[in-house]
Amino acid sequence: MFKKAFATLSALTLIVGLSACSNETDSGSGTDSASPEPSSSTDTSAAETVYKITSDSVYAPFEFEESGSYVGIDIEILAKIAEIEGFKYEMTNPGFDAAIQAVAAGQADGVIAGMSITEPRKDTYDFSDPYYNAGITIGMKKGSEGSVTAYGDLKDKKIGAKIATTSESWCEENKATYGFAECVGFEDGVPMYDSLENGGIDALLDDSPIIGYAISQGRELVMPIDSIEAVAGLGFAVKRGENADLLTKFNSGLAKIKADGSYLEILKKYNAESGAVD
Ligand code: ASN
Repeated sequence: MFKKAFATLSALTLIVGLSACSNETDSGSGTDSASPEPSSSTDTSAAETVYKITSDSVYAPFEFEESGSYVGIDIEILAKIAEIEGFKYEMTNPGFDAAIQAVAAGQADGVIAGMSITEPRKDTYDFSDPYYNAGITIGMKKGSEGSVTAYGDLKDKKIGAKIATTSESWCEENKATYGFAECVGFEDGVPMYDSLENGGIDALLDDSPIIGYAISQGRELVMPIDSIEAVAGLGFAVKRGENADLLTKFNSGLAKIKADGSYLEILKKYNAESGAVD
């Protein structure tokens, strides 16, 4: 159903998509695949490493498919950094849980997936400097929100959240407090938003820029609760203790794209400057 919303994308956004594609080509990356099987980085020659990077599957405006290619903030930031720092990578988009697990298992070198930098995750991952600030909120089908304005109004409701995300942890931690009937886990964003649409769940938890972007693309959603939870920086991550060189390159490139203005340009293309970090 996300794809349906994306069909309404403006011409401007389509141009953004095209420029993101060319960036990827420039950096020697962009082997997108819907069902990837990441493996560890390989030396294609004596001198050249091609890093395996994983990402979420549908997480607009950070990563989403358009005309057969992945576009979005994460895609463009990584492409630009790789270009500046002179490294090559291949990206796969297996979904958030699979993406972070591949890195934890050493099957991929790094993950960029709108991943919140949290204390528990630091046991498993080393994070870059934050490249965005985001937190979670409730999304409901437009017209179904009734008088919901606070979490307590969702008593006995089924709340969807993507597996292994901060939304899922927050739902489980607060289920008893607010009396949610159930936190329903989804592998992927598409079935979660579809389930909201067809009444399988009453509400969903997701990062607010994601719900906001879906609304801006014409999706029939509302964010009835005026508060954002679990606000955190989003970071690129590698397995703890591994790939320190890749992390250093990411941080170095991030500082450069912040300084030369291209970081803000990328956010502006997706109307996402509100979460910019200094
Ligand atoms: N922000 C979410 C998390 O870190 C990531 C996502 O849903 N792609 O758990």
